[in-house]
Amino acid sequence: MLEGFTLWPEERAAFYRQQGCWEGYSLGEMLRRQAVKRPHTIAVTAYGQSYTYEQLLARSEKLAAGFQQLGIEKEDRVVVQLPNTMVYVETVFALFLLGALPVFALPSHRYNEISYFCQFAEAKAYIAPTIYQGFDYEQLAKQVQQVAPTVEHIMLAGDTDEFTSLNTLYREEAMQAVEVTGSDVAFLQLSGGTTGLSKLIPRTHDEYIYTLKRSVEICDVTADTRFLVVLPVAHNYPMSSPGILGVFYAGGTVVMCDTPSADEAFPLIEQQKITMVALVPPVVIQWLYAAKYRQENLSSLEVMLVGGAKLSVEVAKEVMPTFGCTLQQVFGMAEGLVNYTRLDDSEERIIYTQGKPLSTLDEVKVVDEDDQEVPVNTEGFLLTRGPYTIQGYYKAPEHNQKSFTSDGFYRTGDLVRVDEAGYITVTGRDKDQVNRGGEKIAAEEVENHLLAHEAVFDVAVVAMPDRFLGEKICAFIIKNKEVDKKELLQFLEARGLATYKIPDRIEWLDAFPETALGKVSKKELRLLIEEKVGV
Ligand code: OOB
Repeated sequence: MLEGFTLWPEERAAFYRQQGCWEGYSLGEMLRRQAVKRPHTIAVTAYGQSYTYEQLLARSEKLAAGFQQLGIEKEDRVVVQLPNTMVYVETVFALFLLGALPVFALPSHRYNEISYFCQFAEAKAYIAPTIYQGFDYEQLAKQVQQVAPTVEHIMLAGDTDEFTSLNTLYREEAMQAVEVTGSDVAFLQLSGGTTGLSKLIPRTHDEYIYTLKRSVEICDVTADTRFLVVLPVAHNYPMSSPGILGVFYAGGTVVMCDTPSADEAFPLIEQQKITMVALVPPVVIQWLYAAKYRQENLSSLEVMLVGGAKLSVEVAKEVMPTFGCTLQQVFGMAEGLVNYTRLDDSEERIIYTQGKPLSTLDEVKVVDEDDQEVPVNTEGFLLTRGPYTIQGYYKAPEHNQKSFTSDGFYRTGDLVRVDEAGYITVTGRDKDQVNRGGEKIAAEEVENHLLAHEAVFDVAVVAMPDRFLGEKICAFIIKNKEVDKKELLQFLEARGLATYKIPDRIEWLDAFPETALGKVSKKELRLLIEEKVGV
């Protein structure tokens, strides 16, 4: 078993197996089964190119054979940073077939993140585009190579003189079979992060396939589903809730699009007769606006999933009348627990709650400061444990002490209320994080980068309300010499911080408000900026 992975206690693992949650097969095997069951159904369409299940499997196996020739083996970590393209799907399935572990980086990550993932995961390979959205990943790869000695192979999707082009790796000769079982770790997902560096989340084939199975049932994904993916597919949500993997599990068709912009997505919905989409709240706001002036026929849409950040009631109310489809709220986390409103729930529940857990075996507790359970309908901290919620972050024993209770409940850091029927309403957050339209940013990470600037004496990063994104990043700074905002922002960019983590606003202060215990009061800072922006 992968070193640095926290196992489930024996009896709970046996229980989940006995309950039929964990079935023992891998994601690679899932694709193999579909290729036999429905060889000629289109699995993926991306930018004019389509593959059936049989073709997708064949392409993934050829690529797996190429990876194998390079020496990529079971349990090797491979940082994958690809946009929503066909090659993304082939790459991750090739790695699943080998039992190698993709580390799911986002295209928006830069030197700061990629070098850390490669180093921390001791990655053997790094896979990226050559150039994408004006950014030169080949250049980034050169920088990463300098600091990550374990990275033996850099493979790029496109032509490259310096590194290996993915195109050259598809082999005609068969890959050698690798035994991958359900209890093996399938990949490392990224946590939203609450500390300086984001944690890696090991998920096994068994438990991930279980979330696919339940998500497919709850979201009514079938072989007739045509799912449009517009969010970066490396995120847990568009990957598995029900996401592209859920659609593959059900034998439906995925249509890839690498932007959520209505200008691209609406024509695709019309042409491809899309039945299902998964969005974050700011995209819903954009689409509601676009629907007023765009002419496309969107009547094929049956379900619009919305999650990743809190959907406001006002926006939720507009979805069904505007798009004529069912709204399905989803509140999940890469660490595990996923909640959905059900398609046949009352409109009231769909609009006001974030749903209930996908499994009756999910254990949900709402507790106070002393870990004591609070009565129903009372706000508290959400703790959870169940058949697909991790038991620990990858190689992070100290952090795990804080993030999990002694009996294995994950401390989500979310503040919630749960009603008599088990439906959850997210009321707030007790983690030092900004949720910028679904992208999570650890305040401490941004603070550490700012502190590295000589003019910054002290800094506190907090969420500031934003009508569109829900939250944006505000950095309060005490400076010890003259510096302007532009210089600080350029400094962060030069350090290779992903753009979405760069503060939207900088505020200067002479001193920070303090709590009774003499710590910086982020609560007061949040109030201060709330008053200023007046949202
Ligand atoms: C999803 O996963 P992550 O890991 O990027 O972020 C998890 C956190 C949750 O702990 C919560 O703070 C927030 O994102 N969140 C929501 C929410 N969905 C996620 N807060 C309020 N309302 C919602 N509907 O974001 C994720 C993973 C799987 C499915 C859906 C979302």
